[in-house]
Amino acid sequence: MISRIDLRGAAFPEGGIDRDLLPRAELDVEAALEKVRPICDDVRHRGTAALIDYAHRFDGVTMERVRVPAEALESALAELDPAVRAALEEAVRRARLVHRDQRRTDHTTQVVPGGTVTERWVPVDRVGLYVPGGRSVYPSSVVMNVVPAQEAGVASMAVASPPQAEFGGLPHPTILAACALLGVDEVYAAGGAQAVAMFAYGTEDCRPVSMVTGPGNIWVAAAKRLLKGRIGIDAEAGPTEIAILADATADPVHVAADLISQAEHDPLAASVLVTDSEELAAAVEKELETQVGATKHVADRIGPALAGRQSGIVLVDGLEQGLAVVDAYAAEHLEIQTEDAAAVAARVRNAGAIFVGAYAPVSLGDYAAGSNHVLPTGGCACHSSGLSVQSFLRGIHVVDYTRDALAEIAGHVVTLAEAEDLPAHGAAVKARFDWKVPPSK
Ligand code: HSO
Ligand code: ZN
Repeated sequence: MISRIDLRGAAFPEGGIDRDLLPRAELDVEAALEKVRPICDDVRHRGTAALIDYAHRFDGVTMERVRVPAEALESALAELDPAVRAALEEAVRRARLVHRDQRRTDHTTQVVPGGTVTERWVPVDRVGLYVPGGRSVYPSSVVMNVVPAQEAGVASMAVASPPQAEFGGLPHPTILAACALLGVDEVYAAGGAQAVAMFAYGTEDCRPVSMVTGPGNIWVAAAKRLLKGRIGIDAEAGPTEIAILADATADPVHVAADLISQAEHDPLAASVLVTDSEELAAAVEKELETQVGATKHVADRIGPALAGRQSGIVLVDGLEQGLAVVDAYAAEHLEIQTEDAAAVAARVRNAGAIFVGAYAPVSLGDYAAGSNHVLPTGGCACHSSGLSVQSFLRGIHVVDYTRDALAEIAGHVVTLAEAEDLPAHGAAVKARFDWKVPPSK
């Protein structure tokens, strides 16, 4: 069911191992760009009318308005299963604790007497948060997007989620309930590339936003890539991934259950075990056979995800090679199930989030650890972070120099300007000193 990649005895070069040796799904966002371009242009020009047409074409929904009425949000919350509500409330409470601690304070550096640079953290004014629908109805993703934006101090936010035919053209009721629970009252029944275009360009109903975050399918990813620049985006979210670095001390029952848990999202989801233990590999293979049979989404998602070329059991010679493999892979989620897991985790350089030891499964982080589950996929963890308060903040440098402080550095500024053949830059300084560069003190 799951393939093996045997890297035992392979050379591990100094600069890291070749990423092509490792299993990974290929997602051709570039090809999708040409398909989403006309859709985005259409929303730009025809606004709400275009969104209504696309809801009909892509979601099979006939609707008259895109903005979700306040009563629909209120009734969704009133009808939410109390157990789900209690679980969501606790997830929100924990996420707030963690994200509140991520707030930044302004910091002033005294560069010279009379010369300061302050880094001032300012939240983005207005953001659009995309919450997928269809196969994936994740109220937890509402929490993971809204909480960091709120804790960052974003003043205005809107949520978009695809219209669902079975709910009268509204987004899924648990999505609406989660929005209402978090106090988000601006929600749109819009999905796919057209929702991202609505946020970027604005429509009669929806004011344009400065930034769009949240996971989505390939069309959402393509629209984000296309409109990036006009809007800020978080990391493009591809199919979910779990990598587990485990040694002979790991429990194969846990390892198999965790590999299956993320395969449950998508036939393209990736489940990768990296281990130096042949015994563990064999036990996990056996366990997978047993456990997969008992799961709900085996035929459409878990089976194909585990069998796909993006998943596999990678055998290595030891912990050092294991660390090299997980660093090269840069997984969205990385579990460490080894002896002295915390010390091993501390050595990892590339991962979206790290889950340490036997009692921190990825599912905990998906819902209620307090951490965020919107994380970089597809190897992007080697350069990007998951969603956080920081994602919604801009650091503005505020430069404040007195006359004396400018005079002190004026000579160097003029010299550098001339070295770059930009004499007008130097002149802007000299003009303040009657066109003479003051002698340096
Ligand atoms: N594992 C997904 C998030 C999620 N899981 C939502 C369950 N619901 C990507 O991090
Ligand atoms: Zn998940």
